[in-house]
Amino acid sequence: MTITITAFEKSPDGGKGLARDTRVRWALEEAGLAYQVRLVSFDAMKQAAHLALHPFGQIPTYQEGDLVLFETGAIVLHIATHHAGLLPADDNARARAIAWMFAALNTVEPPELEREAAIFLEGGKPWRAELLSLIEDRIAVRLGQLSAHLGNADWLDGAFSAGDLMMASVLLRIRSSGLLEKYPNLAAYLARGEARPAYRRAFEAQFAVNAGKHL
Ligand code: GTB
Repeated sequence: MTITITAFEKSPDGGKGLARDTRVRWALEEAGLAYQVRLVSFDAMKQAAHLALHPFGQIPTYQEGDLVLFETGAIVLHIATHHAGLLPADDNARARAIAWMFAALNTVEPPELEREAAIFLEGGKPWRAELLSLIEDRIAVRLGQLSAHLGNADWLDGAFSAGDLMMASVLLRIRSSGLLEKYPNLAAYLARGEARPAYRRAFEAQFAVNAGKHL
């Protein structure tokens, strides 16, 4: 069955791979699945045709036969559940890998999003610097805890899993902040994720669409 995802026609990051279609592309590549990409503009995302696929008018979406999915957590979990390579066979290990997916999305990513909102939406406000500092402290707490858990291990819980895919995707988003630099094991973890051939293919595919198309 053909898999079709949606992605930005023109990603605001100009091809750095930070838009959320990259994590879905990565999961598809890890699973060895061919997929098609339908590019959508910001305007098209808010039109009825796209809203029928994604109630919040965002990318990415995932279509496979009759199935239409939105939310990268749900999409990556669907791919990981139906194909080998992203979740362990053992029930408990599988549950823990899924817990790491949720941890990435619900515990580590939210303060990163708050930081981006403070940077992009609070420009010129007198409280911006103080707000940013408070948010960055909260991010540092999470990074410190994650770093302590990872220790010298390659991945969060045994072999590479969808939990690592999601965590690395979320860490990528704050690499440019410099906040990761205090945690060499997290920086190395991220580099290991990026070095995976499946990630490279995913990155190159989105780069081919977006290179140089900064908004
Ligand atoms: N929780 C949803 C999920 O995980 O799927 C969030 C989806 C989402 O935020 N999608 C964004 C979107 O469609 C694109 S990824 N935004 C358009 C809109 O809401 O109107 C967020 C994103 C965008 C750009 C960059 N960048 O340029 O660096 C990074 C991340």
